[in-house]
Amino acid sequence: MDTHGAPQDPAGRARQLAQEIREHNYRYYVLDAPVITDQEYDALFQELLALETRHPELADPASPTRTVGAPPLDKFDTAPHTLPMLSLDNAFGEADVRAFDERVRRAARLSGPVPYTAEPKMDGLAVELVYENGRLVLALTRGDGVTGEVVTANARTVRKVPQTLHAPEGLPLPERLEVRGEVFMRKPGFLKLNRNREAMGLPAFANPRNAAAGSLRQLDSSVTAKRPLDFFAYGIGQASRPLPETHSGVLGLLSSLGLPVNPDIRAGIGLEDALAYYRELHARRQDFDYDMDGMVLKADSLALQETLGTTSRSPRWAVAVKFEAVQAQTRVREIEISVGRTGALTPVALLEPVEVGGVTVARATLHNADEVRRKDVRPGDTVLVQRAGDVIPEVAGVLDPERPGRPAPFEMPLVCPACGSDAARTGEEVVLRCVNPLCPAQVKERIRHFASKAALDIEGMGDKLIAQLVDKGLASTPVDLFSLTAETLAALDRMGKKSAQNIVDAIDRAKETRLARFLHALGIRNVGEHVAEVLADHFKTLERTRRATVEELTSIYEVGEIVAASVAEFFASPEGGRLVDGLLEKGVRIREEEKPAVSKQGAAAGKTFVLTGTLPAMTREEAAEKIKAAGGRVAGSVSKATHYVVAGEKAGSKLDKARALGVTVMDEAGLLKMLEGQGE
Ligand code: JCF
Repeated sequence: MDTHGAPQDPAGRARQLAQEIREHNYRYYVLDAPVITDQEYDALFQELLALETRHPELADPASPTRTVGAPPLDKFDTAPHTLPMLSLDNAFGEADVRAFDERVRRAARLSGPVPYTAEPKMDGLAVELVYENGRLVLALTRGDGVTGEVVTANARTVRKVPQTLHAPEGLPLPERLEVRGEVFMRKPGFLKLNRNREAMGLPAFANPRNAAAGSLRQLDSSVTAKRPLDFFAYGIGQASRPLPETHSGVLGLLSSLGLPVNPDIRAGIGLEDALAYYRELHARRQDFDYDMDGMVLKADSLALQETLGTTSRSPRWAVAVKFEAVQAQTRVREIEISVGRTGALTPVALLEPVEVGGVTVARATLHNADEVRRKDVRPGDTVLVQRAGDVIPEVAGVLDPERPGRPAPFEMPLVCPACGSDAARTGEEVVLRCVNPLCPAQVKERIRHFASKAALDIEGMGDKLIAQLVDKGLASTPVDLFSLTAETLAALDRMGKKSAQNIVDAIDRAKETRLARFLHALGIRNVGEHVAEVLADHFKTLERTRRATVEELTSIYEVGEIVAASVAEFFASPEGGRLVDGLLEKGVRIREEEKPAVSKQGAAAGKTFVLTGTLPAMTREEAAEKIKAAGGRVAGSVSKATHYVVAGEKAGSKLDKARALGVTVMDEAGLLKMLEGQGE
């Protein structure tokens, strides 16, 4: 597979990467037979992430960077996870861990240390075990994070997976407890298994992880039973009883319920101890009888975890610190200052292009003035560049700080390089910002963001066109785009009549949009695509979003104080008001939400439905929409986790299975009655 190929346009490269990653996901998660190493996979993944970050217009909601794993294999029954089973963001090396800690402390508004829990990162496969009144009723693989494969019978054969929970003295067992953990294989058992397979002429497993995954995902559980599988619990999904206040408390609770918890977890330690533990694990990894591919670091406080929330892919309160950092050596040509849409001045090292883990790197962010000072990077320096788990490549350190003739330490400019206005710090922020809201560099970035794929998605509105529009005084806010005519555009460089008309048409098409896209397009600080979706889901209309108070905003699950303040501030500001009103005056219209939001109080809240057969008055899709609007979930196949099966004409095996499992069966009329709140 060509990952080092000739330079390509970013869109083409992103498509190619996405396709390759999907293929590798399939091989890894579904077939348990990867063809590249984890490091090679990480390099592809990070390259795509970096591309999407640099070119937000490429961001595709179906990108493998937005999802976890691969869809479940259809030979297994599937069932939904009550709460999404997320994966972890990667950090490569200590600098990334410190950056993670910074983000956590900033979000927590803590200047003091944050207690963390550090644990070896098991290299196995994630599973969820559902216990009802202490009995194991369901085991699911992670699947794509939303829907998992039902592997209950197989999980029951793993000796370390308790069939029943142990009741701690004086405490009733929780009605429902979803335990999450890793099924893995220890090295001695793995070697013995492979020796036996080879003796029988069967192909050996490439590594313990594949052996564990291949063993748990067996259609015949008697095969699983013969495999030396092991299990460690590391967290919980949904639980029916109040929880301890910390993650380490949760681990203690799991342990007291009889679930195996890794004894090598360090709980409630500070960042420095966690980093020391990381070095220790790295050095001693061969002394462990299981494979680990790094260390998992989690903010210990569950309240803090809640404040930090998650992205669609991973929690913001945890990070996987991987062992291998991909690094390369190169030279800094110069340090450039880029201006973002909020005026933030970011120093960027322009590098002699170098390959880092299969990706050519020519720029590396230096983040901010503090970071430049800490690393003391200067033009002409020879530096070590590493691919961070976070987003973009970064400078890890300077290799020749003593060289003669080295220029003076780099200083951030006191004025904006684009417009010459003052650059200033506000409050406790470390970033310098250009104070001029009309700064052409800021204006360009705001328009670029507004028109980008994840925002209003104006086709053909590229960087060069935006630069011309701003420089020629044709646009100073996104509102101005809607006054452009084909004649004005046709007069620009490299613009024919036809393409001018195409752009006017594209702008016109963008006028009809969804609330989430509209909110994202506004460029409110701290409101990315995901938060915009959360806000749209909650408020439903622009008017309600505009009027929301900080209290109402913070009451939304996943919206913390920082985001709430940004949103309220934006709508209260004259510029924010002008932008929104201006867009509405130009005819921008917000369409009804495509997907009805999930209601937590609806008649079907918390219930899982399976639809089968032909319904008399509506399609299955319509029925599914109604169920989701009432807070329910729709799964593809029947299992013990199914609450109701809605059966129409010619219902087949799903109906048989529902009867066999004793799942309640209803017809369309019964469903409608229930959704109206008159049913069960
Ligand atoms: O050991 C692991 N592979 C592991 C994976 C450990 C954890 O504590 C995890 C994880 C994936 C997600 N925690 C989360 C939240």
